[in-house]
Amino acid sequence: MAGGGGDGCLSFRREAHVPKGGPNGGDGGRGGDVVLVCDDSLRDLESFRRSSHFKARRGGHGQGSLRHGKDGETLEIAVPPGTEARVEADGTVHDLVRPGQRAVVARGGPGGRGNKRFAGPTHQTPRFAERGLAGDETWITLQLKLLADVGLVGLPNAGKSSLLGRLTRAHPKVADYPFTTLEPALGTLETEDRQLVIADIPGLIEGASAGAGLGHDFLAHVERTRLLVHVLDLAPLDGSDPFDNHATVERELELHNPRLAVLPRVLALSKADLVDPDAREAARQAWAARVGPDTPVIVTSSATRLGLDELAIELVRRVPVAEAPEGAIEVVSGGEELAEHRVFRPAAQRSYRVAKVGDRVYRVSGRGIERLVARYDLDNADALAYLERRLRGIGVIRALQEEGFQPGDEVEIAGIAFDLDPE
Ligand SMILES: Nc1nc2c(ncn2[C@@H]2O[C@H](COP(=O)(O)OP(=O)(O)OP(=O)(O)O)[C@@H](O)[C@H]2O)c(=O)[nH]1
Ligand SMILES: [Mg+2]
Repeated sequence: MAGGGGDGCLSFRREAHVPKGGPNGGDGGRGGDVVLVCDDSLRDLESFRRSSHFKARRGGHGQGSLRHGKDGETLEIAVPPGTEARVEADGTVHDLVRPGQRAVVARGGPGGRGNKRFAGPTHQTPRFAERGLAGDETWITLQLKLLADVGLVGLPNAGKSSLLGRLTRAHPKVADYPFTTLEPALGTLETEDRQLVIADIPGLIEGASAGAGLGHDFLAHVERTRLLVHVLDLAPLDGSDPFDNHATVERELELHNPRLAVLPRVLALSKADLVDPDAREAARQAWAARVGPDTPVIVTSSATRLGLDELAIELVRRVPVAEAPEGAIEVVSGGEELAEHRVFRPAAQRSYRVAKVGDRVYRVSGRGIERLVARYDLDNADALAYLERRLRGIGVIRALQEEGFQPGDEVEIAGIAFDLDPE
C-alpha cells in the first residue's frame, strides 16, 4: 500500500498591523511509493512468508506560512533476481531480473494544494484547501522464475553449488551429501561488460525426467537457459563411474525435452584438486575426444579455483548477447485491459460517464472525476464553487445538461451526493 498524500493547508497570514493577511497555506507532500528492488543477495521469497503487508509513509500535511509537507519516503522491498511481480489492481507484470532493477508497484497519493494556490485576482481569500489523495492499494503476487542464462546440471553432489558460489557472489548451501540443493538458486557472474545469470539446479538422477528425485520439478527451468554447464565429479565418493554418470544426466535432459539435448554446453570436470595432475590431463583429453569439438572440456576445482577463470570466459563467449534469456520475459501485462481500452476509445473522448439515476438525481462515474472530488470538502462553499468551475471546464456540467440536469439537482460522485447549482 502506497502512502497517502498530505493535505494542503488552509491558512491566512496574521500580522499585528495587517487585519487580514493573504492566504499562506502550504501544500501537502506526496505519499511514498512502494518499489520492488531486485537484490542480488536474496535467493528466494521466504521472507514474504513472515511479513506480507507493506505500507509506505504518507506525505506530510501542509502548514501555514507556506510550509509544504514533506514527501513520504519511498518504501523499498528487496526481491531476488528472477522475481515476477503481478500488480493485482491493474494486472501489470514486472520482471525483476538484473540486480538494482526497480519497479514501482504502488504509487503514493498526490498531496493536496494549500489555499495559497487558489488565490487569484478574483479569488483573493480562498477559504479551502485540497485534501491529499489515498495512495494505491493492491496485492502483489510474487513468483520466483528462473531467468538464467546458464544452467548448472549434474548428479547430486557433483559440485554445482560450489561452482556457483565461486563464480558469483551467491552463497548456496554446500554439503557433502547428495540433494543439498532443494530449490534452484541464482547467481550473477559479473565481467567487465556483461552479467550472466547462472542457475544452480538441484541434482538430477536417473528417472528425473519421469518424476524421480528433486531435479524433475526444475528441469522446466533449465529449458529457459541458453547454455548448460554439465558438472561432472572426476572422483565420485560413491565410486561410481563418471562415464555412466555423464550418460545418465544427458539422457534425462534429452528425455525431458529434446531441445535440451541441443542446447550448447560446457563440460566442467569438478573437484580436480582431489585428482593428481596427470590424471586430470588424461581425463580432460579422454572427455574432449568423447564429447567432440563443440563442447569445451574444462578441468575445475572450486577448492583451488583451478579452471574457474577459463570457465567464466567460456560462458561469456558462448552465451549470445541478448536482452534477456529467450522465453524468459512473458508480457502478460493487461491483455484484457487493452481490449477494453480499445472498445471504449471511439465512443468516449471523455473518461467519465454521466447517468440519470433517479428523479433529479444524476451520477457521474470515472476514476479521474472521483479522484478530483475526493480532494474537496463539499460542505465548504468556496471548495464547492471551485469544484463546480473545474467540472464545467472538463465538460461535466454540459454532459449533465445533455442528460436533463437542471441547476439545483442532486449529483452523486464517488458516493458523495451534493446539490449542484452552478453559477
Ligand atoms: N575437494 C573438493 N571438494 C569439492 C569441490 N567442489 C565441491 N566439493 C565438495 O563436494 C560436496 C558437494 O558439493 P556441492 O557443491 O554441494 O554439490 P552439488 O552438486 O550442489 O550437490 P546437490 O546440491 O546435492 O545436488 C561438498 O562437500 C563440497 O565441499 C572441489 O572443487 N574440491
Ligand atoms: Mg547443490
